[in-house]
Amino acid sequence: MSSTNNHYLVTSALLYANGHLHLGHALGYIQADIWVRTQKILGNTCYYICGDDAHGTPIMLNAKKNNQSPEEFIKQFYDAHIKDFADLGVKFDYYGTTHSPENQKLTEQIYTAIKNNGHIITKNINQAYDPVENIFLPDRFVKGDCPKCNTCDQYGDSCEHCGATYNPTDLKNAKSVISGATPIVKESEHYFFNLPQFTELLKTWTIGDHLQSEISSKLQEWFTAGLQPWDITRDAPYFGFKIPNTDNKYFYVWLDAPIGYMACSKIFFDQNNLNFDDYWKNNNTKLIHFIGKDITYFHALFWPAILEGSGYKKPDQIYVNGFLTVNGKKMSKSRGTFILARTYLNHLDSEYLRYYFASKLSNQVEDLDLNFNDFVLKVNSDLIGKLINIASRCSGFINKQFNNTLAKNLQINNSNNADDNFGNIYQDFLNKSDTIINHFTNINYSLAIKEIMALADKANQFIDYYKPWALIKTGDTDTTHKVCSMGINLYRILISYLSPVLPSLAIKSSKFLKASTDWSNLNNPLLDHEINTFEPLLQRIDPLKIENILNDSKS
Ligand code: 2FM
Ligand code: ZN
Repeated sequence: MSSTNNHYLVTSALLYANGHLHLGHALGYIQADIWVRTQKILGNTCYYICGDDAHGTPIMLNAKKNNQSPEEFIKQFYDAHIKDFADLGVKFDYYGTTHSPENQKLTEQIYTAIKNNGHIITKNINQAYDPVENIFLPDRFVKGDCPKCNTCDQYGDSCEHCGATYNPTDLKNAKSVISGATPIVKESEHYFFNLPQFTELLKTWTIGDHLQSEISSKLQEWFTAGLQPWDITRDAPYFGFKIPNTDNKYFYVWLDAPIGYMACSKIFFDQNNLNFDDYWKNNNTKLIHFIGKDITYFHALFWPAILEGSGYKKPDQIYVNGFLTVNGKKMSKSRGTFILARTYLNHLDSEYLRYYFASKLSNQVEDLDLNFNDFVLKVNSDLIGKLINIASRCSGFINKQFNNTLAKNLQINNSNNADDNFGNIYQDFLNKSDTIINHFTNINYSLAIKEIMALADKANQFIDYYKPWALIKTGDTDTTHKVCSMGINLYRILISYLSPVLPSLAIKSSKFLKASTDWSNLNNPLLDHEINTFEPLLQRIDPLKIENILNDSKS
């Protein structure tokens, strides 16, 4: 494995400070975390930055409902998110929030830059307004009858029955979701980011190498429809940043949210004496965003245009992941499949979930199904039945017969290299390193896992071939020692390869082996080396735990 030194700044979509992390969220963060861990192991400089997305009307109203200030409200979720991420093994270099002075300053700077560069237009617009609560109503806060098919109780933006899209002011019998009052129509002046000015630039950028091909194709539909100016204003009351030189206008949450990527990185860079512009203005470093498919429009159109319009570099890569389904269906509260990360973690270790996701993730924008039967079978068979089995089969002999010490050399004298597959097994395992690294780097984790599990099968075949349990009875302690020592060394390679996916198992294994499991140390097998007594490193999943997770998710 050759070491490289690329510089990456990686982000995952900022989580709303309005609810807890669920398994659908976990998928995207785990995907990015595995990538970042891979880069760090390879010796690249890679910073993983994220934070809470703390602004907007829903957060303001939910805080009010809870009799809390928005600041108190978002703090609770921030604390819970930090804990959930830690227990999922998702390791950020910095986790912040968009509600920070740094973000306010950057948002104002970027706004001023796009304004001075002629990218802001103003328009008076009519919006639904709640005359009781004195608040402009976002589309989803107005409900009424569809103007097209008359289906009642439809949101202000689209009809779930006939699919029509419209403005909230078009709904019949409209009611404010907040007070139940009939909304009135009120005019106010809004600022728009002039996105159409960036059409040509975005057309070129979106067919460059920055997006998965299915995303590029999807975006062409937006160009065909024509880009529209983007409203970046919200009227008071609003929880967010005030627009300078206005009395009652705030930046729309979706403007300051991606700027939050910059602000969180700025705090991290300042704390670590690193240069912000090296990552936001310099093309020698790579800026990579991991997002879910529902927010592609914001990241692949608005965001590059905002960055371009304010003098920053555009993202180098945006990786879009699909949604998570559970047992083949959309996550659902009534089926008990809307599972919070904490509910899962109350019953099971995150390593199982990380492994399962990795075994199914590719770089396509496909939905991923968490099928619990498959989950239990795959984890128990691969991780316990194949992987841990190698260590447990071999360590007993090393611990009991050989004073916890591995053999001085691994050359098996009576091996007939011509008719067994195992003459060069250690080197064969090492030779797979580049293929596996490439799969991880290209986000084809499922292919990496396949390669690694094929090696695990081979390690087990090797042990089965020599049968140390029978060998020891023949008195051939030398071969028994070498076979088991080789088994332990192969286990070490496998754990190294899996370490981006299973960081906590890698740490436990490293303690068991009394040796590093870094990729860069694999060239030299452990010889005449003392290991610890084996203790089960991972338990089988008891299917009862799944029932408990589903039951807890129903309540
Ligand atoms: O869709 C969401 O969950 C948003 N909170 C994502 C924001 S990503 C970035 F732009 F901040
Ligand atoms: Zn309708």
